[in-house]
Amino acid sequence: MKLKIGITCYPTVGGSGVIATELGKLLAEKGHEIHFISSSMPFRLNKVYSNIYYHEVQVNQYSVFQYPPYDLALASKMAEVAKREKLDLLHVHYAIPHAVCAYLAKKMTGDELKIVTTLHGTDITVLGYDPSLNDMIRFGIEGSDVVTAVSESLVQQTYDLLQPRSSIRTVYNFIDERVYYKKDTSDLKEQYGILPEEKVVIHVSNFRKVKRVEDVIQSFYRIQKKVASKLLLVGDGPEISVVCKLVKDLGISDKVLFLGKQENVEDLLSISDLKLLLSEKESFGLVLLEAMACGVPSVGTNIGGIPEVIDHGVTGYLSEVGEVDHIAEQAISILSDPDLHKRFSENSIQRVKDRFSSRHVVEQYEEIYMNLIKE
Ligand code: GMT
Repeated sequence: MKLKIGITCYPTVGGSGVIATELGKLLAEKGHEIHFISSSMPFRLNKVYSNIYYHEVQVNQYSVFQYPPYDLALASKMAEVAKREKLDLLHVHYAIPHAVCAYLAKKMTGDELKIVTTLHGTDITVLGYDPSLNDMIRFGIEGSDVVTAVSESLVQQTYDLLQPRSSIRTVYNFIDERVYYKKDTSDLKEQYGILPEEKVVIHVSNFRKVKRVEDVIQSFYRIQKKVASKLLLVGDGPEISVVCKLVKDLGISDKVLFLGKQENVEDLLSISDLKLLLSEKESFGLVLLEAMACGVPSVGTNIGGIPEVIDHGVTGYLSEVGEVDHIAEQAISILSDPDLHKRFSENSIQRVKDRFSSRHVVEQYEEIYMNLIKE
């Protein structure tokens, strides 16, 4: 049975936008009709698909409104598209505001429209701690027909924090295996001026405070004293200037490459030997999965969903938040032992295949949709 599915996400760079867009693309490849409804074109939607449509939410700025009413514009666009295109369901990513907007659209279209909401983390781990938003997030969750979260840890945290009456099911994130695999990009290493014998450590994030990029720098400072290496910093965000200053103060400017936002991260991962993700909050850590698929072992913090992605002692290591000496020790042990590195690298690729394959995850979402439609 082919379904007509509306998808709403934050379309800008970010794991949730990536997952929503890749899911839409894979569902379209399986013959479903996909309607993206968002404020701008999701950034990964970079080619024409015959059964993918994009509906832009326009927010008019009338002088009576102090703030442009984006949420209401989104809800009415969802209702308009659902009615006109006879959508079976809306799959929204983030409870706030998307699940609440979807609920409004459902009510506007006669209550038939089904809502699937996927929680990605920031809505719970950040907004969930704001008492003024708690009831609204719970309302969005309870107003959805099915709620999923991207890790067991996020499911538990949502129950603990908000006590919703709905049950929440874990559906892990995935990567497109056709994009993320180890490529031969050794010339890239040369182009960046990295010597063949130098190891490459990589960090990819949006440089928000929760990512603790300063810990990445402090860890790398210790690593480069023992192992000839370079650090690639990929991404941009509010903490970038603090990080730049720390790199300068530690005297390692010649060893740290600030690459800013990059489109083809898989090419950079293919020249990398180790991935660091040292966040204090992370419901999943999609960037870890991308690294693992390219055969890059990781050291990550023992918080949120990270322990569900990194298999400690098998694909990399876990360390407590802020323990930069221990993190550096673990990194050095991986970088200086070729056998251990090879084993972690092969295990990482295997773990992605076993637990996070796109085929398996897309089938789980399809099963959720089908069961809902049958109700
Ligand atoms: O981490 C961010 O700042 C971005 C945020 C997003 O909306 O993409 O990431 C969240 O969703 C990703 C996809 O499910 C997860 O991989 C990230 O762990 C999660 N971030 C947090 O929980 C802080």
